[in-house]
Amino acid sequence: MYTQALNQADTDARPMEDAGLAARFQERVDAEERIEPNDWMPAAYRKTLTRQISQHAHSEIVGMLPEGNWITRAPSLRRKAALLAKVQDECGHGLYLYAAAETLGASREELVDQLLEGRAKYSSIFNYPTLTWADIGAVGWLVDGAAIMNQIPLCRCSYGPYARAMIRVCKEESFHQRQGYEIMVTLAKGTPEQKAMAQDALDRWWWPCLMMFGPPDAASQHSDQSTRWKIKRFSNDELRQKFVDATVPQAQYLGLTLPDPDLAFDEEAGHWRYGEIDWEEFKAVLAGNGPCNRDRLAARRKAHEEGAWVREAASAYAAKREARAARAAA
Ligand code: BYC
Repeated sequence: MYTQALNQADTDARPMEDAGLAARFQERVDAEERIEPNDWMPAAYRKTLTRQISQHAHSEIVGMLPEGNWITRAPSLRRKAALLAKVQDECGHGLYLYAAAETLGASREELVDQLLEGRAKYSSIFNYPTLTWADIGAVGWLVDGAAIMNQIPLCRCSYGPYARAMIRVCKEESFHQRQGYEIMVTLAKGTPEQKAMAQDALDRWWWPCLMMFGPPDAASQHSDQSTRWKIKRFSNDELRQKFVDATVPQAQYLGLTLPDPDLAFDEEAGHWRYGEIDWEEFKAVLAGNGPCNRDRLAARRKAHEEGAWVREAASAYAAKREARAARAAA
């Protein structure tokens, strides 16, 4: 509503870019200089960042739904307060990220429309249901753990506004990961029923979490270019491996079993080797056929419709303030 003027025509339709400018841009990136909104940048760099940042923003916003589902049923006041704060944090992350995307010339309205019309991706992980309270532990521990692994390198991304937004996001995700792990510790050390609930949640979330890192390197269409532009610092498979290596000892401490019969420590390489990921399931979720895709979009559309009056009131208030300021200046 505030930023329609920001929307740009498809940047691919621009005339050929100056080779000198492109070379200078790459030199700056190679020298670890930050690219800022008013700096010259290749159209394709702008486009890929807008794609990634907006998908990331949508993920934060849709990511509120599986956890929001448990706010009313959290088992104590302390758990409820922590979960409420976590879900609010995710909303804040979405807002910083939409703001970062706006610095590239994309309006928030257009980005939100893309999500609501099913034209934009968001993380596959949020299309799985949170069936029990243990899922809130597993999501915090594993989903936020995976998010941190992926997002810490993004604090060094070449695009300034995205890199700076990630610093605060990572700090908050770190708190989220700890609150999730603490829930898992409580359940795993609790009654046999609680431990079984924690194991069941781990069984269901483990493989979808490994898919969060994206397709295997050989199938990752954007990785090479994003690495040259220093948007990506590690490949999808490298980050996935770091996550597995960090998480296996945490599962061992809990006394829970990761649902992978092929999981084994490779002494020579110093890594935990894991079994085959079901990439067909990943593709099905991305194609809109995961367990909750339809519910998630329906919930977002309903929230958007029901929030129309807030947007109208905010616009009316902004217009009133502007008119008042203009009168005062006259
Ligand atoms: N789900 O060439 P690739 C969070 C898409 S928020 C869906 O490797 P790229 C949290 C990819 O977009 C979690 N789509 O792509 C929030 C591309 O499709 P398009 C979100 C996926 O960009 C609340 C195609 O597959 N985190 O953690 O080089 C509570 C080919 O992939 C997925 C971010 O967004 C997926 N899992 O690398 C708790 C972080 N994976 O665009 C936690 C920022 C891949 O060509 N994003 N695709 O249609 C990134 O770091 C990168 O975009 C990715 C993918 C590593 C995800």
